[in-house]
Amino acid sequence: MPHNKFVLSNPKLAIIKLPEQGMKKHDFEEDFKQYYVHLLGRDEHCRSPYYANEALSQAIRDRLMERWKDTHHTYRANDARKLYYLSMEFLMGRTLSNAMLNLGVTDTVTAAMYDLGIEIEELIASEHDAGLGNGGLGRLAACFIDSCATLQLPVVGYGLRYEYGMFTQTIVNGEQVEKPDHWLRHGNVWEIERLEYSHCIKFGGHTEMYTTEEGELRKHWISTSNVLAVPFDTPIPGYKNGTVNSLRLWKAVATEEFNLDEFNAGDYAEAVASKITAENITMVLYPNDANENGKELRLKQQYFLASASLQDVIAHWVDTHGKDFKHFAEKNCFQLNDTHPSIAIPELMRLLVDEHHLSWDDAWTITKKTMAYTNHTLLPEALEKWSVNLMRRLVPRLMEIIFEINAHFMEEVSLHWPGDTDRMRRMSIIEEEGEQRVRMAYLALVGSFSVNGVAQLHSQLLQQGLFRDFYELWPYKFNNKTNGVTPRRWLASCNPELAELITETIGDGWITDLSQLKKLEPYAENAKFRQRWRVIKQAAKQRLIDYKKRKHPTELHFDVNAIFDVQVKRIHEYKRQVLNVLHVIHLYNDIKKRGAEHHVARCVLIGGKAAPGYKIAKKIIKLINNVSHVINADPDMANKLTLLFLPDYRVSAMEKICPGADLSEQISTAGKEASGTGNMKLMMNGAITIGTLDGANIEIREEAGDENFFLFGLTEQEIEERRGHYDPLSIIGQDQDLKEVLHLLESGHFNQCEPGLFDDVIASIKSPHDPWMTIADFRSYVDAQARVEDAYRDQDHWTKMSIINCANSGKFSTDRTINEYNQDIWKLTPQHVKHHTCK
Ligand code: 26W
Repeated sequence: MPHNKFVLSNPKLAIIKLPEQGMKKHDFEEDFKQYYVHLLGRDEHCRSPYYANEALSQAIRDRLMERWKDTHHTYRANDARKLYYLSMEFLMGRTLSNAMLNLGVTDTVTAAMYDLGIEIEELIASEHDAGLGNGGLGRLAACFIDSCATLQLPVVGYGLRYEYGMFTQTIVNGEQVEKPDHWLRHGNVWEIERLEYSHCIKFGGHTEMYTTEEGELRKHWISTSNVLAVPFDTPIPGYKNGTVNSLRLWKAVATEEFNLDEFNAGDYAEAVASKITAENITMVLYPNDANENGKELRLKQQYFLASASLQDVIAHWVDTHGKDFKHFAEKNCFQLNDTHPSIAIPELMRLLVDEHHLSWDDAWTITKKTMAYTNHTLLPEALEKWSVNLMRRLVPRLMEIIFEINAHFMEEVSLHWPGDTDRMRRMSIIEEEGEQRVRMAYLALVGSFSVNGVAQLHSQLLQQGLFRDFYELWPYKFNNKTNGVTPRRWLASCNPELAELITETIGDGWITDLSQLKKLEPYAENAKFRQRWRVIKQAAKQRLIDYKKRKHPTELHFDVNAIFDVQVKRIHEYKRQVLNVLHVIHLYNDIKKRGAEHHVARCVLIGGKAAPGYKIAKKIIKLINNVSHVINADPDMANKLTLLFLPDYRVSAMEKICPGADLSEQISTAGKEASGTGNMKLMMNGAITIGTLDGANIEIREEAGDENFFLFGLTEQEIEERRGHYDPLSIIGQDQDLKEVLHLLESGHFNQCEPGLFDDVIASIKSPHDPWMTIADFRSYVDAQARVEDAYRDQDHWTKMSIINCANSGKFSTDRTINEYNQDIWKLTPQHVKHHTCK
């Protein structure tokens, strides 16, 4: 039931009944033509695939609508317990092909379009990626909601509808140049605006005590500037099961009564200007993936998301259950995707205490029973800490509540460890050193009943390191949920040829039960099967090249027999793209000196965006491009060694890349990558990993077997032991290959017209304080790469390894991850949605 003025006085709409929508080829053709001609006003002369995409998307969306409504009604009728996934990022990518797959109409629609003379691939490719996320964390949220719908769980995703998503990366003279991503410019057929569910969000002002008529003391938050949160819903279909869940994204809109005084006083321009300030809140996604920079607008975004989503849930609660919150915690649960939405904890307290008049203790009991927190990083620079002064100014009531939460918490700590003032200082939600700041991770720990890391090693390090004190206090809160990826997008949809071979061999049960891929393992011994596997991989490699050439024309020749060696992810020092480059330079040097016959042909592909303010990461992009330029222009390297930077890495690019990868580079410093998920996509598509014992690599190796994984590098423990007496210069002195690589770099071989350009990168890896210890792992990495070459020489052997990797990737389905979240944390009951046309 809508809960504001958009309520009809005499609703008769309940009687609306529509005929069933056809699912046959003819039905799609007819609907497509209707939309193309009547809605969009296009005819046979229109050349742009964009409108064909839109017409088809409308036809598909129509089929989701009834199922969406049925799902909603089922949840409501069963009064189902629900989970709200709160995330500042949802990196959805394209929607159309995924919607067709999950509706089970891909083949029918492809045939329908073919009959109309339309190549469906072209039409799919004309859809703009929804890039509302930075990388791993945002894409994980997208994979999660796919799995939730497929597992028929009542889950709503709550996020922000950024007008501008992740920037588009172009490369100019080897350097990253960012272009704004105005993804909504041509509209978005997949979203539905629901003005009737808008909420008002407060900022600024101050708080005051007042006494109620019953004589109770209360706080209110007044003289605020208000911004309207307007929801836009996107349907999230489960795989062939009739469930359609919602992703609800909030847009900031100036309130109607906005600055009426200024209007009336004739300050027209000022009034319009402040309207823009309000609407700026959801204008742009912050493109930082690991650096907390304390920007005011970012805090506004976080509070806007938390408050709008909580108000939405509470309004629905009051609508369906009245004002009694006794059973609220039994029916509602929130999963916080990192600390970004963790201001939801004090906000829920505010709503319950100030607006719904619960006692502090009752409200705190509810809050602690409904909030669960996922940590995605151990890097200290990524931990959010908001200035107390900033919070006092922007959200004064919230700051008071945080202080009160902390006071109660400090009491608990002093009861547990009497007299241990050092521990109190360490554990306080308020950091007192320097400017007072709120440690958002500690707030999340204190206010949640569950805290999880995203891979075994990561969760273990949280308990032993970053959150040790909290683990000692509340060991039962801590758990691990190893990440996954959705096999629908990351195998069935992006690699249809391989998917077909798999289905032909073991049936199609793997699509919703990925552990069934295990049945492929015996086929690794079957020569005919291996041959087919190899042909499919070669074709995918060719398509990857074609894609690259289409996007960025080049004269280069590519050999599909070369190893396709892939590292795609955000550019960050801890991910060590530089280590990859050092190896490429080593190969180049070796081929120059000893000839090419010692090596297997290799095509090294590196892609990823750097945060615009992260100088050294941008320099690393320049380094990759310069090295690429020298190598690719050298006739001695022809057909043997190629290095390519893939510009504008994003979801739709990965859909082309992972089917064509042979070797997956997962080479972060041990202990630094929380999990990684690109590693899983590549494994699922038959790439073999070269990697450190970091994040989920450890579990990938466990599943694939040691002999099907190229391991190298120091362990997390060894890394920590080495710190303090790390001496890269002596390592260089003892390693002839490394010496020569560094000599090439330092002599300016790759920056002949740009002297000194890479000095900062070189200095950082040569420093005894290099946190990422790149030099320490060079020898072991180069040796592992030599083992890669040996393995690749035996194509039959390599193909076996490839099949075995895919066959053992079942654990890395988000269906498994989500089942674990549900069993241990959410405890939702799957809801079977009945739909008339649903099989
Ligand atoms: C405050 C700015 C900021 C923004 C985003 C800090 C940190 C982040 C994220 C934590 C970055 C991120 O995407 N982390 C990645 O999350 C993935 C999903 O769990 C993991 O697989 C990656 O290892 C982790 O780096």
